[in-house]
Formats: sequence, C-alpha cells, structure tokens
Amino acid sequence: MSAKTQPIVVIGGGGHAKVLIHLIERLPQFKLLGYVDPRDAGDVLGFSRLGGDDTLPTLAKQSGIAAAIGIGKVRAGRQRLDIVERLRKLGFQLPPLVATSAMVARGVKLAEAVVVMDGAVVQPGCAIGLASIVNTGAMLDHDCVLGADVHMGPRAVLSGNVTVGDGCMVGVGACVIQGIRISPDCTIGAGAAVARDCLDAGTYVGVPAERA
Ligand code: JB3
Repeated sequence: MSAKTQPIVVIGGGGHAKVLIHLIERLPQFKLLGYVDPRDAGDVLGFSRLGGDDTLPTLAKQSGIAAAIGIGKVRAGRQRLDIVERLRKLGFQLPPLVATSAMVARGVKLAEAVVVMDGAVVQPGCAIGLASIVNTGAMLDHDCVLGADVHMGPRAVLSGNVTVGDGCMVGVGACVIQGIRISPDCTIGAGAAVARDCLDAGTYVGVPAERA
C-alpha cells in the first residue's frame, strides 16, 4: 500500500454499497479493504465481506482507517445517523466521498459521511449535511442547503436557493423550483414537481406536488 492511500471499509453489502464500492475503487487516495455486513452478500465487485459489525472494533485499530456508509435511505428513519455515531465512537474517519465523474464546485461544504455519486452536479454556495446522499446524476444548483441524512435520489434536481431539512428523501427525478423550503422529515415522491414550500413533515407527490 503506498504511503498516500488510506484504508477504508464499506458498511453494508447491498445495492447502495455496490455503487459506493464502484466510486471508491476509482479514488486513488483510498485502499478499499472490503465490506462489513451481517448478511454474506458474497463477492461485491471483487471485494469480499470482512465479517459482521462485530469485526468493526478490530478493523478500527488500523491506523487512519476510514469507513463509508453503504446503506442507503429510501424512507424516513435515522439508521444512517445511528451508524455514524457507532463508527465515530470506534474511531473511524468518515470522509465525504465524491465520484470522479461528479462536479462539485469549489467552496461547497461537505460534511462527514456525505457521498456524491457519479454524474451529480453541486453548484457554488451549496452545503451538504452529515451523511447525506447526492445520488447518481442528481443536481443542486447554487446556494442549496441539505440538512443531515438527506437522500437526493438519482436525477433529482434542486434549483437555486433550495433548503432541504434533516432526514428528507427527495425521490428519483423529482424537481424543486428556486427558493423553496422543505421541512425536515419530508418525502418528495418520484417525479414530483415542488413549487410551494413543504412546511409540514409528510409525503408530497404529483405535479405540482401536494401533501399526500
Ligand atoms: O434508490 C437507489 C438508487 N438505491 C437504493 C438505496 C438508496 O437504498 C437501493 O435500491 C436500495 O433501496 C437501498 O440500498 P441498500 O441500502 O444497499 O439496500 P439493500 O440492497 O437492502 O442492502 C442493505 C444492506 O445493508 C443489507 O445487505 C443489510 O444486511 C445491510 N445492513 C443493514 N443494516 C447492515 C446493517 N450492514 C451493516 N454492516 N450494519 C447494519 O447495521
């Protein structure tokens, strides 16, 4: 392992982990050791299962080791944040990860455990909170703010100055016009078009999006 590479493990071995492994293996600064999952998902893109979560304390002893959360988010719930807390307590580093084909403007603030997948675009002035996911091809225009544990689904689009609160899920292909505020713990349905603030937690669907 060259001096510059940092060991990293992926938590989870399912679909989201597969996409994350594909992202990490193209980042020269990391040496991907494998994935950790109570379920044996076999070989994932050539990387093996290192064991269940009971292996994490031993793995954490490796100097400078990092972890990436390979468990996605498709509904409300704070599993990703619970895992962040566990990993922090064990001493893992949780670097934000940006795919080589993503475009993240300089000065964008990425919190710990954020992942920006291939083809995503994050314009200047944006800030992305703890453990949030900007999934494949999603786009955040200028000055958008995502809270913690937000999932921007594939090809979801925010126009300028949109704020998305903690714990939200913005579904695949949804779009949000400029200046909108989405309260914490909202789910925006796939393909929805949000043209009004979402002031109450809940599910918003349709064009224009209405609270279900
Ligand atoms: O929508 C898209 C593009 N992707 C979805 C993603 C955001 O969320 C994807 O289609 C899935 O809906 C979901 O991906 P994920 O989280 O990979 O789902 P699944 O394929 O079910 O894999 C979850 C894996 O996490 C399973 O193998 C579980 O055993 C494992 N897991 C669950 N809890 C855990 C834990 N692994 C560890 N190490 N620790 C846990 O606490």
